[in-house]
Amino acid sequence: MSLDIFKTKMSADAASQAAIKAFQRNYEALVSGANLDIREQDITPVDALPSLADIKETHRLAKHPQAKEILAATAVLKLNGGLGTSMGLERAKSLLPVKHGITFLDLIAKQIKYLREEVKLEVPFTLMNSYNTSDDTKSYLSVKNGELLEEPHFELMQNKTPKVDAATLAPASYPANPALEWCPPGHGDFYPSLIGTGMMERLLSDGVKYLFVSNGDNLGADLEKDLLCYFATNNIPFLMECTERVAADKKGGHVARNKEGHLVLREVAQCSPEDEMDFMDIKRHKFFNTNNLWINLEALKSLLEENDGVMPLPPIKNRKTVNPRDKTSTPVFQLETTVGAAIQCFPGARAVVVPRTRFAPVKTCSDLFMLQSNAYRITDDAKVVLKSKQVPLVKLDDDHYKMADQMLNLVQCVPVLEHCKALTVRGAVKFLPGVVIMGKVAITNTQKDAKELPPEVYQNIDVML
Ligand code: UPG
Repeated sequence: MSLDIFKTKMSADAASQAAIKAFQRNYEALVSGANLDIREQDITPVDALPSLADIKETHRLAKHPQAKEILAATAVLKLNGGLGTSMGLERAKSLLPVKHGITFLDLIAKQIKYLREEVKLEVPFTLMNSYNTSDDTKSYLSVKNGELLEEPHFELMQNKTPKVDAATLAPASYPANPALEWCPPGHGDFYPSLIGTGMMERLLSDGVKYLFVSNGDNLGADLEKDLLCYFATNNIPFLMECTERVAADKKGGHVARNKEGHLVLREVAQCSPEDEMDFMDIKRHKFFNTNNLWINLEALKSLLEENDGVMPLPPIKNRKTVNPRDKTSTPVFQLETTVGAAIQCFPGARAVVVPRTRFAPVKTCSDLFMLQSNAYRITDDAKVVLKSKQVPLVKLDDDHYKMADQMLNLVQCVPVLEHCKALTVRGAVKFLPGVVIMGKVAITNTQKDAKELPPEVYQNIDVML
């Protein structure tokens, strides 16, 4: 039976029992033939959530008698296992420059140092890396932040999972490059990695109970102390920070309620084609998952004990080719899970709505372009926060700006976007210093060769080059 072949393949590769069990769960769902999507008919929208503003009124950590104990039981983890393949990257996305050559990783390191000085505690810090990101990340950090590498909890190493041949459901085979028979199993692999590496037990025995997890590409996600107070003092097992969804929020997931009234997360990859309109309707599904998550490790441990050591996460089936660069190579399924989907597993899980300052995601080159502009600023504590009143809706032409190197080539200097509502670029347009975009602007170059946009102020205008 194929499952045994997978298990043998994973064991031969020294996979942990936790990784094998997680794969088994996903694989069994795949072969069952069940529809793995979360259908619109099975969920109802969430209309309101408690807000961080209200929570800050009632849960001031600074005023809480147990503030020190709560902080001393808290750790921070950044997800850093993804490559940013949608931006054409073959290195960790966190190595991209955010502003003036400063990378995501530089800012993440600065944030944790700032936090430690502020609370006068050595808050444990962990990066979850995958085999794709570990070496580059460590060698980059070793230059300016080498001391972080020496820390006991510094790295949580993700698992590898076998790709599944889409036709036979057997392990995919690719003798030309056997490394391509494997892939990282998504950030839901956080759970089996935490168990399989023994890190959950180590953190618990070091007195850590509250873990704050966020995306490496979200520099708005600092440790919000009052939210920590709310999470800890209400003994919440799992808490998700959501933000009011804007038109730019496409790649990711929204919260909803299932038929039992429990909170669930629906990712775009779990949406059937028939439900796409509803998924994209930001007035209907208005709360977007920031992936800023608070996890009570004791509650996690109990949940795992009840479930034979496996998080009952909904599997996602990703269709790819075994060699992602060769579209004629064997079609495969990559089985993945997401860390936020655990909201449906914890009785008593909650979600809160947080301001946009806590969410500055980079999924596309348009996002990076925005972040590099003056619509965002870097704060003294190394957070990147929105400076404008609204998130500018930037749409760069995928034919010329999809890959990070293409974008960095054409954009010598990101325009001033502080008062920009929407910018659409069609064709290859070169941006030099001195361009200011205000209101809604579209720029089109119909020629094959890239054209420079003259350095001027453009306000509510369609420009043809
Ligand atoms: N990552 C890993 N390991 C993996 C895959 C990804 O560590 O195997 C990391 C990645 O480096 C990044 C983070 O996880 O820091 C998020 O991954 P990414 O692909 O950028 O985000 P999505 O998976 O598309 O979306 C997540 C949530 C979604 C939420 C969105 C907010 O699943 O619900 O809306 O983040 O940006």
